[in-house]
Amino acid sequence: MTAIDPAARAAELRALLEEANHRYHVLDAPTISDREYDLRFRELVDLETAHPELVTPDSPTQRVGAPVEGGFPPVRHDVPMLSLGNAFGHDELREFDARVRKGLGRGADGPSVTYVCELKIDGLAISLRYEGRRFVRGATRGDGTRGEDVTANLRTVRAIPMRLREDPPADALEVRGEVYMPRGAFAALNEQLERDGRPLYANARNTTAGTVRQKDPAVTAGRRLSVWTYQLVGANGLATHSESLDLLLRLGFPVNPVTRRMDGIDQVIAFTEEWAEARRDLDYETDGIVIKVDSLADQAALGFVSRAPRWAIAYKFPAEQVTTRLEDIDVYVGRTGAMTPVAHVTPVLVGGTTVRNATLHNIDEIRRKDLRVGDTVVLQRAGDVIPEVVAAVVEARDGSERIWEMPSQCPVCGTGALREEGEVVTRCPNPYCPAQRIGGLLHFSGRGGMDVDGLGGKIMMQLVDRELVREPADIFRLDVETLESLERLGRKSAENLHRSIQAARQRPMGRIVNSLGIRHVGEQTAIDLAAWLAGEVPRGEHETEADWSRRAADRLRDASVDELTAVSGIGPVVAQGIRRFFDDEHTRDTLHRLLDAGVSAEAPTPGTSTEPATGPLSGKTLVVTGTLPGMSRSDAEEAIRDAGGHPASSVSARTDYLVAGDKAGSKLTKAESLGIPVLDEDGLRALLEGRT
Ligand code: 3B9
Repeated sequence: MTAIDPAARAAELRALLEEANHRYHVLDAPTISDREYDLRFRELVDLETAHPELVTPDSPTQRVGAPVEGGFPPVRHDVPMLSLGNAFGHDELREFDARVRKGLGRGADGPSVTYVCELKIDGLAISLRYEGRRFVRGATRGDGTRGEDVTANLRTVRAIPMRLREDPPADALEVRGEVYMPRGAFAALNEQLERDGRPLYANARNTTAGTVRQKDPAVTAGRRLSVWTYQLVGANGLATHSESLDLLLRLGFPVNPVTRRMDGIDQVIAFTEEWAEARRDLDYETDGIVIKVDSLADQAALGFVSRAPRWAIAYKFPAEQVTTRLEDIDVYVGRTGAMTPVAHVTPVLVGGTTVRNATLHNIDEIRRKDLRVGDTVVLQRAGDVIPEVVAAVVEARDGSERIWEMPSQCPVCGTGALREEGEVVTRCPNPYCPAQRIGGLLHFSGRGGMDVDGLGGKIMMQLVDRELVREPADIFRLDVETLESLERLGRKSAENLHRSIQAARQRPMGRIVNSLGIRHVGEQTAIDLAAWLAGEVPRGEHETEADWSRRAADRLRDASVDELTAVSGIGPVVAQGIRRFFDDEHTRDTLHRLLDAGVSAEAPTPGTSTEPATGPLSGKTLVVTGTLPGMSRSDAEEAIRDAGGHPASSVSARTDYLVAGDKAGSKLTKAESLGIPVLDEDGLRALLEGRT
């Protein structure tokens, strides 16, 4: 027998394994058995072990790499990863169609628009980068502009091609899509956890996110994630979105087969009806249908507003309802002392998530719905919002149900609860109540604040109970040994948590200010204050961020009510709230102690003052209130900022426009009484585009 050429055999095996992968994961039409695949795979591993020089980075054997050290490096998305506006119900789809037609200059009687309908997968958005034919980087969406480099984990996802099957139409290509965990894989994972006596995961989406963002690719590899792709970035010479999907398929990407071209909105609506039911038979969770204008020229003409294309929308399936039993009602005390009743129900699966608790809002709501402990209740979960108890099934009562009363004392500290005249909320008035302290600390470490990954309620409670953490600065003094001494935290988790705490030492000034939990200061006001500080306290040529942060903190702590009221976007009530915070002996030095503990703000570039963007809204102050049909409030505010305007949180004589959506309340009344022009979403869009 003549010796075979190892290089040639390795190439042959790679081609064979790649083809098998593609057939299995993309075409869903395997041609070789799992056993055959494993045999060939092992043959390739043996060859590469004997001849290490034959290993290529895109070899099927290289999918599982070494654990990632430190955090995931940030990735900038040069072409932003856009988000989607939502449509609830068919009327809102017709409104979308009307906007599209108007934008394209087609009247109500003009020719219909061709749309592509795709399933909206309930997973995690990712971006895959190819140079030549080779997969070089995978990233999470993050905030759309900055994500995280999770290449090592995404390499383990077998549906992602490591090599393109054709030469790509450009040297560098980016493909976007959704990673997800099939229902079967999720169920198998939870069964395994149950056998091991470990806590179960609540839903596939969060498990996917956690799996893509954990440190050891071997763990990701064992989790059977998959992917559907829907967007090609960087290819020229295509005329329609459907052509780009065809190209994705030819290049070797999985494109969901439930993708249809539709002529006009009536066909789109019929499609949403069909899949609202048919989706239950799919092996993955979906939460809606994405509708996209097919023509790329029309897409370009429509453009995008504030991170969301005007040529696409996400139709959300109606909320899922199930019945379960209301076992008990507990009171949860938040960071402002508000006592919120929470329902404990017999665990049920609603739209893919196991629900155990649901909010009851307040006692008036419980009375209005006449909910009693022991009732059979209808529970609803829509998209990613908190589950809600809709109603009691009165016919199912047997007389054993019990009417519930709001406790007269705070369940945490025992202080007498107060309910002010005309208010719906009952509060614990004790500012030193541990529940308020924990709530405040969780707000501090949460998403809108310092965003410390992995520091949740259970850990914070232990930290506060054991007096390891009394105030925010203490978090930054925790060491790995202390964290490891907590219940349910092993060495590895303690190290990870410690690392995320260290990573949170530097945040934009607006985030730091928001994290303090100053009364009346929300995200927008915190950004306003940060912008003001950047102008008030110019950064010195050679000044460190720490030194700048300290001077900015001094300035904020010492600002008078008049100075604060003069800040654009801040009214007298907010200014008072800020002044009180810095006058109170318990809170006045919270910010300074944070800086002492090594926290610092991302300081402005030396020698620059931060000028707002200029655009059609330069110098204008707008307040957004209520629910807009096609964009979230934060998207609208971002669009206003991008157009040079200033989004403020309260209406005053200085407000130029109020943008009011559905359920606008007191701000609308106030604007009307002040004679301030009120706009709807279309009016805002017209302003943003300088059409008025
Ligand atoms: C820049 C499906 C989802 C989805 C898009 C989706 C989520 C988002 C999107 C992707 N399921 N489709 N599609 N099925 N969950 C439409 C938002 N597209 C983009 O992100 C995108 C980004 C583009 C075009 C599209 O062009 C620009 C280039 C430069 C600047 C601005 C835009």
